[in-house]
Amino acid sequence: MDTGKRAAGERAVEFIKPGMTIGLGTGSTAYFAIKRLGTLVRNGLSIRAVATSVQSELLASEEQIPLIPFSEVEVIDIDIDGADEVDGQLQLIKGGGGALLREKIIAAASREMIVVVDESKVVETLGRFPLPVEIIPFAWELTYKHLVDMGANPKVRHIGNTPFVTDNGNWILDCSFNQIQQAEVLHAALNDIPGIVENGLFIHYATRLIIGYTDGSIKEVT
Ligand code: ABF
Repeated sequence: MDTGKRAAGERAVEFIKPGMTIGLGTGSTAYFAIKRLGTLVRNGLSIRAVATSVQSELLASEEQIPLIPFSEVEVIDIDIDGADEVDGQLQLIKGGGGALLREKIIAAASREMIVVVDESKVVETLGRFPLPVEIIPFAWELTYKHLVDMGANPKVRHIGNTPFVTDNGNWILDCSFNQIQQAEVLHAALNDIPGIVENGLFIHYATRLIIGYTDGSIKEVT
């Protein structure tokens, strides 16, 4: 049931004010935020938006949400996006949808990042969800070996028998760390490996967490 995701996604849109520039996240929870925002835009709310994936671009266009090129973006006022895991310090694992690179670029350019999840995403310690790592396909075997050597147990994400290709033409290695005790240290170590473009650890980006529950209630953490 999507009751919790819908409640969280729609609540996030209440923070949006006329004239703002909004980051549109990716995934089934951000979906509800984009749909709600579309209704408000069609009823006269004047905002501009940038999308974190082709999927969200298409949805925004269907919803008649005005998308702008990055050349016109001074700053993004609010980024609304989902997550695969969130811990007590609002550290995130993202990338289950394969959009982590554009999501992190937009989160980093945003004054506020509102993360919308249902209760299933809240964890004590990050890591049960395999950490997505975006790599360039060139010499992927060498990048893969780096991750094996650090105990990441990487798997090339496939769709059927074909490697999944991101909006940026890259591949994703899903890495099973089980428990990530020092997310900041791991983030730095990963992004130091040649061939790794970005990883799904989002640290110090989220400014507000909205958790939606199956009874339609929500809890907010800042
Ligand atoms: C996207 O939404 C991804 O980064 C993340 O993996 C996904 C969360 O999935 P959902 O909201 O569909 O549960 O932001």
